[in-house]
Amino acid sequence: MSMFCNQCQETVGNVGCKTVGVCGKQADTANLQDSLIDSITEIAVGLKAKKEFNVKYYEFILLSLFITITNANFDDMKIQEMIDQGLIMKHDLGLPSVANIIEKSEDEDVTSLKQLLLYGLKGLAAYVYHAFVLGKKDESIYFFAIDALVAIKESDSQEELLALVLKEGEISVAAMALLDAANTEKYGNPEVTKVNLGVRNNPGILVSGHDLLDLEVLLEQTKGTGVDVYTHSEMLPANYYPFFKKYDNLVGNYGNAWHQQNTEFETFNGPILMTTNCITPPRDSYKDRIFTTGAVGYEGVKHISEGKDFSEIIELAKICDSPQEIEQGEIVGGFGHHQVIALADKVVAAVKSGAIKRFIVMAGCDGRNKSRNYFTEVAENLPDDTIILTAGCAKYRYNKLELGDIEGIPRILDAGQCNDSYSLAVIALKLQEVFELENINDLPISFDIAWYEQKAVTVLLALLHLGFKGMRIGPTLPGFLSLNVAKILIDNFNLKPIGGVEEDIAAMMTGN
Ligand code: SF4
Ligand code: SF3
Repeated sequence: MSMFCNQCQETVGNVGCKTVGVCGKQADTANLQDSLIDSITEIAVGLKAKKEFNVKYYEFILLSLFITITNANFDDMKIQEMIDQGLIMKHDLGLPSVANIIEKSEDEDVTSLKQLLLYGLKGLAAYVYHAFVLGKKDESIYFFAIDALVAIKESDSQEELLALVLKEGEISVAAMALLDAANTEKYGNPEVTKVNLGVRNNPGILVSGHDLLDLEVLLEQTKGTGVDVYTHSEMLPANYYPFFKKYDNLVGNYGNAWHQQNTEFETFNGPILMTTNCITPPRDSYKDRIFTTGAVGYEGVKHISEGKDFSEIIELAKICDSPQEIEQGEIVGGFGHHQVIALADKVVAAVKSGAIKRFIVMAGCDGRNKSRNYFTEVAENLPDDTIILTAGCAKYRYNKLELGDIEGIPRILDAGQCNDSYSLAVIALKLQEVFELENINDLPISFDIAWYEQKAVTVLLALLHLGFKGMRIGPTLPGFLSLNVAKILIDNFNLKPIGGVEEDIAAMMTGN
């Protein structure tokens, strides 16, 4: 059985996983995921002629894309179920039920553009799905997704595909704004918060992933049970929202980024709830106490589906040992756009006085690759008059360093999850307005982005759309970029791969 997947940064040789994924994805699963994507491209062809928004297809397309992102769903039965659902939809749309396998283009640039478009769309779908479960929809995203999927199936035109990739940047900004509105209208604006890293003696449940609604439901169900709840990885920013502070049993954050889950889930001792990516193949030591819900799934792991009745997890927590402490202390976060703009006078004064020389945006994903130490070393070696703006799980490479503050402003400002990179863009746009600059690139801001999975592709396209130039990305350029497509991004946006720590810091400090 063979497969081909090149959608994440850890793909074999920066070319493709061909027998099994570095992430643990088996060939059967990869091929089922490909079939599901083929199926939604066909459904999109059927929907293209229909000009009206249809929520059933909106949800199906979003979820199909979401469950195929890296480290989200390894459950063949679930993916097959989605393919079967797609068959019924195709029948309803009068489309042939036999799958029409997408002809792979002979042109490597066309293939590369299609992959860039698809992977950006997957990340976008994940964000839009989170907004959807919180009651927010956007018809323009639906129509864009249909156009993009049809082009992925049928187009051989580099111009058309490139135009769609750039348009995807614009739609990605709208998608992140939609999720920002969904989160903040429901949970309030993130505010400066000290998050506890230690543990208590009660039994606990660890919640990982990005889905705030799942956390809310779990907190409601654990009220008064004596069971504590801890966030993990991308769930850490939940602690910054006023809404979640009312739960006394939300104790703080346990552990680090996704790739350390094997050891951290072991020492946590209690049940773990994965609400989205990133799940890695569970070890036997905790396989019987890890649960999935929503878009995430893993064969052999109990999935809590509709209804979100978490009582089994709560009952299990009660008979498990309390978590083993792995660290102590606190970290500070909650610097979303609303909070930073509230501090704007202070920030602007510090820039004008020269106390803050530069902002370095170090958002994105973390991953296993040792070369990601680069991001820790950059954070450690940046001059004391720089502020790091971060979002996403990339922050775990440096968010526990003691970097101090500048006139009371912490040197690491964490806006939240990867989708909250939107906040960093809003902050930059606000600074551009305050300093009355015509060109956003005249701001003292540099970008040093870490990427791993497809949401980072979405964020990158959004930042390109907003006009940011000269961004660095690493630890490698995406393997799915052909030489020519990479050249387009380099020539038009001055996108660059990361280099050495010292040379990159020196270049960023001079605006290069
Ligand atoms: Fe390989 Fe990444 Fe695809 Fe997993 S998601 S199979 S590691 S390219
Ligand atoms: Fe992390 Fe998976 Fe991307 Fe949301 S949890 S940033 S990698």
